[in-house]
This record gives sequence, structure tokens and C-alpha cells, in this order.
Amino acid sequence: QTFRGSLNSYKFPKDFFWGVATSAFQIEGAVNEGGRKPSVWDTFSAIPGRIKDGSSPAVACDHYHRYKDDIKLMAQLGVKDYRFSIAWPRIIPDGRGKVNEEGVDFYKRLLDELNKYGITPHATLFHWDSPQALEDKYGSWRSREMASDFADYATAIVTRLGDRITHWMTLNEISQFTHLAYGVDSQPNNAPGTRVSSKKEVWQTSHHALLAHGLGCQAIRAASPKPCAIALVLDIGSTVPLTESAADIAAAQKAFHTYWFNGGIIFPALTGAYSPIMLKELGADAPDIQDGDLKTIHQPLDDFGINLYTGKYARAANNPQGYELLDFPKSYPKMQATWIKFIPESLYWAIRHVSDTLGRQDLPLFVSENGCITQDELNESGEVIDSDRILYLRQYLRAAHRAIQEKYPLKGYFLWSLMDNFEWSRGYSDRFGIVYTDYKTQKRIPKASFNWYAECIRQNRVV
Ligand code: PNW
Repeated sequence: QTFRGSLNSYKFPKDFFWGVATSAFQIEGAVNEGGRKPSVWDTFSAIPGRIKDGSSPAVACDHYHRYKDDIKLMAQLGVKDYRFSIAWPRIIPDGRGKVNEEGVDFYKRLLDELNKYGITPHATLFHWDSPQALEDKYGSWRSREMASDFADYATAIVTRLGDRITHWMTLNEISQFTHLAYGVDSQPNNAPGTRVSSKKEVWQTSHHALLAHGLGCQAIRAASPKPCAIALVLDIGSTVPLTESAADIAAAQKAFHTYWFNGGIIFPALTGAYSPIMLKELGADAPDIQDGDLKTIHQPLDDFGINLYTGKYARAANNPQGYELLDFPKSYPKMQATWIKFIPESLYWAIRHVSDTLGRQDLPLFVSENGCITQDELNESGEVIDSDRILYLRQYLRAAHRAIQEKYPLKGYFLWSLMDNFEWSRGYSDRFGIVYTDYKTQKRIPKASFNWYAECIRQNRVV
């Protein structure tokens, strides 16, 4: 009796959605087709040494030609929601100016195919692939001009695809294409990988991205022919209380302001102000903020997407800040990447911090990315038994379930990723998919986790 009870637990609400996520540059390939021009990632990848395994993103998963098969796989999986991104360099190849209708047509075909299977599209307007032309013209995110060019691109897209898409996300993970793409002391891992002279200049790039988000929201609302939902998607630095004592929880909430880039990105976007604690810590490195900027940045949102892979433990301490962040012991469990420490409750705490620490209990949330790398190999029977991935996803989904039990407004979950793809500076060596991509033949092989996830979706619970 008890056993049956536990098997029936971890049910999700009836309207909870289960999805998968990808991004344009990581899967499409066809970089010189359909009128597309280079992005900063095309340029960056061509520099020897920048991509770990020396691989080229030119073909990736060849999704540009194989999108029909890939959508069939999604239908087989049973997902009803798909998060993907639209490539700015396909739509406006020079970054600003003339719209390339051939680029738009690819997304029309993709959307019509999704529609055939009843899969709802959730489109990210920008997932790191800035047009190279804008990098050459004014240094892309180093310039304020990037924000208005992004808004014009948003208008161009929403005007053309707004009849087919009603779920929009502006930018994906601001920190990754600003703070981790422009460096002072070291060579950044992400494109354009530019050295700049001060930390202030780096903070200026993320400020410009926030402005792009704000102007982008206004552009989407103005251009959309239908009522639509607009979200921002950020990588949250999730501070996890070491114990759930009141003191450690308070410590984790304080630490949330300054850990990762939270205080300078998610705070202005969702509260209309940089965290004062963060600003104090930045001192002269803080960006210049013009009159009206914060108002532009702080747009009404319909929901908010959390990208979450890992976290950091915090506990109360007798020091001026009142908390300390803990280093991981060498033996701490991690996935096949050193950065993905296994901390399922980091997902629960990310949700709770966005709701409570930021005071945005009104804002519906969804997980826009969650997943991991495992050491995936085809066995003799041609299968990939990625048990570690199943165990990881199962625990993180249970943490999501806890948040829902406690009435946090979590509406859905996108697994990163549908299939193995071009993992940025790590090339093809890091595999995040629940479908194995054989890059020699472009054959797709569903992994054990694919079947497991299909069963979760079918039963609407963590199995
Ligand atoms: C995200 N970190 O990036 C991106 O949105 C995806 O395109 C990417 O493939 C995926 O996560 C997996 O890496 C991140 O070091 C990269 O904390 C690194 C970190 C976080 C997110």
C-alpha cells in the first residue's frame, strides 16, 4: 500500500508543460545557406584554439535540412512545447537594415511543421549569435546602438511570425554573451572573446543587453498581431542554504544579491534597480546608467525563464556580510563537466529566490533549461544507456515538484537538450542531448533518458 502510494507521487498539475530546448547556432548548421551571413560565433570558432576539440559549427546537427525528422522525434517523445531560437544573422544578415525573407521562410516551414504535430513554439530572439557585421561596425554589445538594433530585429520577426508564435523570449543568459565574452585579465571563452580595458566596460555590455531586453519587449508588444507572452531567460546563480535553518536561509538570500551576476542583471530586470549590495561591491566598476534606463529595462513580463544546472552552498557566518559561500570539496559529486555540481535543490532555491528574494511572487516561472553532460557511448547493441542523466533529471524534477507543492508559480519545464549539439567552446565533445547525434552520419539515436522522459510526460509525473 505504502509502496503504491510512493509510486503515484510526484504528480504535476494538469496544465504543467513538458518541453525540450535547443538554440539556432548549436543545431542548424547551413551557415552559408539561405542568405545567412556570419555571426560572431562563426568568426570566433575559426580562430585556432578557441574550440576545445577544434571542431567547426558549420554543419552541427544539420537541423536546417533535417528539421522535419527532428520534429518527428519530438512528437514521438510526446512533448507539446518546444523552445528554440531564431538566428538574427538569418533574418537581418547585416545586423541592421534589409530583412532576408529567405531566412524568415525557414522558420515559417519549421513552425508549420511543429503545428502539424500540435507542438507549441516558444521562440528565443537571441541566443548568442550576434551578427558579425555589428561587431565590426561598433563592437556589438560594447555599444548602446546594439539595443536599438535588437529592437528593430524583434519588430521584423514579430511582424512576420507573430501569427504563428505567441510565446517569446528576448535574450538568453545575458551574462554569457557579455561578462563571459568580454574580458579584462583573461581570454574569455565565449564569442566575440574580446579583451577590454576595464571591468566597467564589461558591466557596460550587460547594461546594453538589459536595454536591448527592455526595448525588445516594447517592440514585441507593439508588433504582435495577437496577445502574446513575453519572457526573459537568465542563468540564475542559485545560492542554496547549507541547512534549512532560518539563519542559513537568510544567509543564502543575502548571498543571492552578489553571487554570479544576479545583482547586476536579474535585479534590474525584475525589480527596476541594480542590487544596492552589488553596486557597493562594484564601486567604480559599475556601469554608467542614463536617466530612464532602469525604467526601459524594467518592462512588464508575462513570465520568466530560469536556466539552471547547478548552484552554490551558502551558510550564516560571523563576518560583516553575515554569510559565506562554501568551496566544494574535491570529492563533491559532479556530472561529466566540472562546473555541473550535482545539487538538485539548487532548482528549488532558484525558483524560491526569484519569487521571494526578489519579491516577484506575481510572476509565473518556467524552467527554460535544465540538463547535464554524461559520458555517452553507443554500446554493442547500438544503445546509449545514460543512467546518470536519468538520475540527475529525476532529482532536479523532484525539486521542481517541491516548489509547486509549496505554491511557487512554476508552469513548465524545458529539458536541455533535445539532441547532442555544438556546445560552444567545448565543441561536440560535451553531449547534453536525450537523443544521441552521430556527427559522421547525422543519425539520431534516442538515449535511455529519452524513453524515461517520454514516460514522465505520459504520466505527468516524475517516474
Ligand atoms: C547554457 N555555467 O549555457 C546555454 O544557454 C546553452 O546554449 C548551453 O548549451 C547550455 O547552457 C549548456 O552549457 C551555460 O558555466 C553555460 O554556469 C555555462 C554555464 C551556464 C550556462
